[in-house]
Amino acid sequence: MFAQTDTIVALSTPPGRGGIGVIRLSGPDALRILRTLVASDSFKPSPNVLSLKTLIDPKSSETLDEALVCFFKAPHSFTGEDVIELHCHGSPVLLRTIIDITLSLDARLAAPGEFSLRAVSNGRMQLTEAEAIRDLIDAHTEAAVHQATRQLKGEISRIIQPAKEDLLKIIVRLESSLEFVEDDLPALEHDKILDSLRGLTADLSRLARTFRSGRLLRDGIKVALVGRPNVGKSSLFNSLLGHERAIVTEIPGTTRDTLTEWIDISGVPVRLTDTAGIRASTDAIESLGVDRARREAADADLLIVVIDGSEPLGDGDQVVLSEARDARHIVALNKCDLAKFSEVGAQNGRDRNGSKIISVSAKCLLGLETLRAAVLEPFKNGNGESQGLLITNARHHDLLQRSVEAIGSSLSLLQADASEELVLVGLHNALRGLGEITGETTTDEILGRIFSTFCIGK
Ligand SMILES: Nc1nc2c(ncn2[C@@H]2O[C@H](COP(=O)(O)OP(=O)(O)O)[C@@H](O)[C@H]2O)c(=O)[nH]1
Ligand SMILES: [Mg+2]
Repeated sequence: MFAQTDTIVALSTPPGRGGIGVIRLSGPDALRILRTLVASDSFKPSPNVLSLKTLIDPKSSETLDEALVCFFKAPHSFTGEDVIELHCHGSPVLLRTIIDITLSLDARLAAPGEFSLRAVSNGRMQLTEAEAIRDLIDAHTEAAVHQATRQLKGEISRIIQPAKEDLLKIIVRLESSLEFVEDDLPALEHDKILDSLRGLTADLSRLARTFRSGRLLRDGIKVALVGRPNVGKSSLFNSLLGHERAIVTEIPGTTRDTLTEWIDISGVPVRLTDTAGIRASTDAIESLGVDRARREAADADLLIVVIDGSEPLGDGDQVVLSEARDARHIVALNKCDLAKFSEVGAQNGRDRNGSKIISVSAKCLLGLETLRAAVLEPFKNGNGESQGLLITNARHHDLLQRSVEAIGSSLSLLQADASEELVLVGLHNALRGLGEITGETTTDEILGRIFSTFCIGK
């Protein structure tokens, strides 16, 4: 397992200047390091109580800061080990100095997610809960925060735990009938087990299916605005964003770099990118911008092809439309506030590729609600669940699906009156899969990989 005999340290607040900056230490030397910092070997902090202390540089005896310090005594701490928090003033230079001093006192810098990893290893929380904290921190919308909070409260385990217990009961029953060969499974019990397995697959599949909506909440949708210069991409970007982020002018070729911002559409985080207008340009900087626009377009989940509806459809628009043909896209026919506006080439609101066309005015804020709804439409899954618990994590989804498949194969074997030994293989696999979701049966290698996606200090 990971070495836990050492004491780790990290800045737990974001880097940069602020009112306060919190340094966290966890491990057997945490209290000793605190005593050195407050220059008092006899300092006995009451657990969970903040005290105002002067922090001293042990080498020079100079005062470093006035800080609120707190001691959390093992095992009643976030990590389950002795934890110290130093609430210092939020100067990056000061915080760096204090961290360096703790390093000289034999702490070591924490790896990403190492505090959470220790919490899971020490049984302070389940893996799904640690993952929920990361998702909560990373959430881009209120709806995503809400889902992460539900997961943090242990809702996933509350669904999975009973499933695991049911599975275990069945496994025990089948193993015992294996042991006493003459004690063949009575027909009645055989049917009961079949029923339970059917129920289990239905419940777990239902949970797995929520991933289609859940992943949108967590990862969001990448949307890029593309089009020839001057059609109003930057104006539309600003209107969707609700403030003047991109420069808008009547001069074609104004936007040269890509600009990206997160917006919230009905709770779904959307990463919206404004790009340089696509055209052949002799200007070196603009050409680089056009390359970037194409790369951004290739990476997007959805393109909004912007067309100026107040002008006839030109070759420049055709180039963009044909480039977008094979990608998921919708068309925003912009400048519908102008008298010259006409719905060029639109048939029943669809273009030649069958993609939706929506008339908008970035300037007068017309049609934006319809446009927003059209952005989400291709990603909706019909039954529009947003109420219940959603699976938001690809790892959970994968394990759920594998468990469902494993139970399914055992179910078919049992129906075909195969030997208990064969039936048990799938059930054991399913049990292991479910245990991996909550962390009980997760290997160290996988744990390491999961926690490396956490931020430092978490
Ligand atoms: N009338 C009208 N003008 C618009 C609209 N959207 C953009 N424009 C104008 O079109 C010009 C180009 O806009 P801009 O957003 O820079 O286009 P981009 O090059 O595609 O990013 C500017 O003069 C805008 O004010 C609109 O909906 N209606
Ligand atoms: Mg622009």
